[in-house]
Amino acid sequence: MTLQIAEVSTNSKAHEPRVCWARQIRQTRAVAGSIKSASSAQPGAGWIPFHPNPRKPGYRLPVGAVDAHCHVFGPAAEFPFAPERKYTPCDAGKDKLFALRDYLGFTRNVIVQATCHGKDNSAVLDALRTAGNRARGVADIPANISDAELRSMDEAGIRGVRFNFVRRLVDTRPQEFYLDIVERIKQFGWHVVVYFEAQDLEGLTPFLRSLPVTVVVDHMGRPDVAKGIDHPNFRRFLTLMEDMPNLWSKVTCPERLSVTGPPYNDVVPFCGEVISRFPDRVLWGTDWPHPNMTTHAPDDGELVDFIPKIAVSVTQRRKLLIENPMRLYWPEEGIGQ
Ligand code: 0GY
Repeated sequence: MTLQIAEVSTNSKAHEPRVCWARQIRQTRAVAGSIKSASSAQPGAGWIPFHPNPRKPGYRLPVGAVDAHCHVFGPAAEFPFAPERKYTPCDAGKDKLFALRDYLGFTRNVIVQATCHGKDNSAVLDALRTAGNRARGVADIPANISDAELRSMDEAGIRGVRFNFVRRLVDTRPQEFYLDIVERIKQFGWHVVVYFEAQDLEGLTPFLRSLPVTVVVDHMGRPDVAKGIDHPNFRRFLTLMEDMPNLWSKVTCPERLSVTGPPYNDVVPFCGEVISRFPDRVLWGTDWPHPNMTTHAPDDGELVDFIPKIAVSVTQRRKLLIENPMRLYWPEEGIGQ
């Protein structure tokens, strides 16, 4: 396969090294080839790898923009996938993530533990330690984790835990399991990220209302876009946002929610509604490397170009991309307070 080589520089920090996204991918592929025998993990059948050559976005991200939802997968030879995982992805390590960050023009990342790594957060912690102040993380932890381990995670940059209720991804647990974890993380001021599908919100609502910390919902609770923004499931989500001042939403994953496909215009009204009503409680992220896509590998440059369609004013975009993620993940910097 021929990859286009484009010498690009980050548009967020002119003094940082120039990064060639495509070249990094080629180099990583060569390395991956040489260590193939050491890695037992082959992507699952039909696995769609991330886009090898995303376009340069037309929308220029503001300096300080945060990609607040992305993952790292492996590399499996170094960070093996969990035995209990429901899917086996391709390798997508920290070097590629940081190259993409610079190529698209983001300043920072929030790296979310993916279910394929189970409760072993080593790959995320390693990425956080490499990125220093340019990344924060969200972990998946058991309730019996030691205080020392929690403290070490906090020092590395973990600021939240993720509760995943999507049945194709995890075996869910009784509510006490999650409440015990919340008891453990409260002392660190961490928040909870929840991932569920629209039809499960009604059942989860009492649990969500009981949480005494900030709660961030992945991908707007995965509305069924074909049903339109007036469907009771999406209205239920908006009502809960209205009722719970501690509830935030990621306005992410048009590529997952869209029925019509790129450029994902059918998802615009959903994100637009959430942003216009709750501008101080929304986050945006690429979701790179896009686990479990069934139709196509989204072009991350095209995803960035989606942002001005959903956050239509400079003020909305500043809150979405800088002030909100900074308040949640880097409160010590005082931005957006
Ligand atoms: C996402 C979505 C998915 C997977 C995971 O942790 C994960 O495995 O988050 C999905 O398959 O919908 O947010 O990245």
